[in-house]
Amino acid sequence: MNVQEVRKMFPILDQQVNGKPLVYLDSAATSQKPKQVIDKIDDYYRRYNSNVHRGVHTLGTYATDGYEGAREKVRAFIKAKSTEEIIFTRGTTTAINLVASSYGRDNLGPEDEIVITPMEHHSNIIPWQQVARTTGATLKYIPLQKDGTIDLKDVEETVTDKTKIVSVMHVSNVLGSINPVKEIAKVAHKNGAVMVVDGAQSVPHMSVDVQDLDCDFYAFSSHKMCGPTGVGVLYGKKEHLEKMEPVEFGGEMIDFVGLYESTWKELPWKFEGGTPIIAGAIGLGEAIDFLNEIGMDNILEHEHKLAQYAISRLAEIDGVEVYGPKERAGVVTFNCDDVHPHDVATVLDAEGVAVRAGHHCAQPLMKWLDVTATARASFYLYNTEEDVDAFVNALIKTKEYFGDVFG
Ligand code: 7TS
Repeated sequence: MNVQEVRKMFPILDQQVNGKPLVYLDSAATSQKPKQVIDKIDDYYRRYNSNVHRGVHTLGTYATDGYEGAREKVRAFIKAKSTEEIIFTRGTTTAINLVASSYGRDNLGPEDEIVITPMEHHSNIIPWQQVARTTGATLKYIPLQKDGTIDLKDVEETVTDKTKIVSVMHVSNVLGSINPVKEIAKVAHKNGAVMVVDGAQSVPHMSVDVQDLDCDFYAFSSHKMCGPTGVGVLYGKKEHLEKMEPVEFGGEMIDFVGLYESTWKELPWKFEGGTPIIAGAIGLGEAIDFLNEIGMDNILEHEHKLAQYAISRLAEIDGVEVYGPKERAGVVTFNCDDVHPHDVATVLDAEGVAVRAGHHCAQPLMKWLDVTATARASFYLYNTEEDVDAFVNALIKTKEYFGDVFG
């Protein structure tokens, strides 16, 4: 993988911010988009914008082919059995909420348990808190090891025959840790529970095979994987989706509508009420083509190297604490002694370096780390060692700026 050539495919990266070349290290929040994805969406609106699944006119047929073709690309990308198992949603949050609102509310009662971890993103915590509230089920947490990893022994101890749902993130957006979701799914299944995986930070960065993982549901967002915002995916095993009730009702998702009763379309359309996210799905399909051309294994290896390089360079600066395990994906979360992460991010921004600061939608994890917030640099396929150097040099300037408060 020639990263300089990859960079050239991302028009946004070729600019100055605050008089300095842009160093974009916030891809865990949202990734940048290659020209071919931007062009694909532009082409849809210019040439064949039309509604889908209705009527026979030519543009409508092109739009339907584009939309359903994107579904097939998603299926192949995550190696699902059938396109019936691929539901387009607004993103990871909507996908997890769909499982919680439909499967969760219909299958849980006061005797049952939901098991998650303290490292989850809020969008994999609050939907389960709501299910627990409305069904009377108990929400339980798998404890974390000191370095933020999950020990399977703790999974075995927390998941019981009362557990109906286990929901865990594949890759942490804060620690960068890669969780053993395949092994956790085995424990869930042994106890009769379903396994939900939050794949927001994994699908963009590594090859994912939902059948090999044997998860029951898998959620991810297009905007973190070079695709547009406003679209994401819920994968679900057909055997579950078939039995589940839709959560949104109206046009598109119906078969027959009477005055008092209606029936639903077959999978996957019964979960896609209203005019679907046509341009978004077509853009996501193009992003998948792009990622396949680069190769997911190359992307993972590239980010892994950058993260290791960043960690080794950060170790050169006194007073910088990096959170999370040594083995990780391309996320490096850190704090600088007494300097608030928002101040760190502000000084870095003045140097053209974009990082995120805050709680990263993971307040329980912040509490577990015993901090109120952190700064985070996250890498993607277009980042280089020079980006890491620019980031570390800017951090050294931050240290100088804050003088003896820091270090
Ligand atoms: N799950 C994980 C693990 C995430 O990292 C995010 C977004 C979501 C779910 C929600 O995705 P959405 O597309 O539905 O919003 N994470 C981040 C982040 O780390 N910084 O900004 C957004």
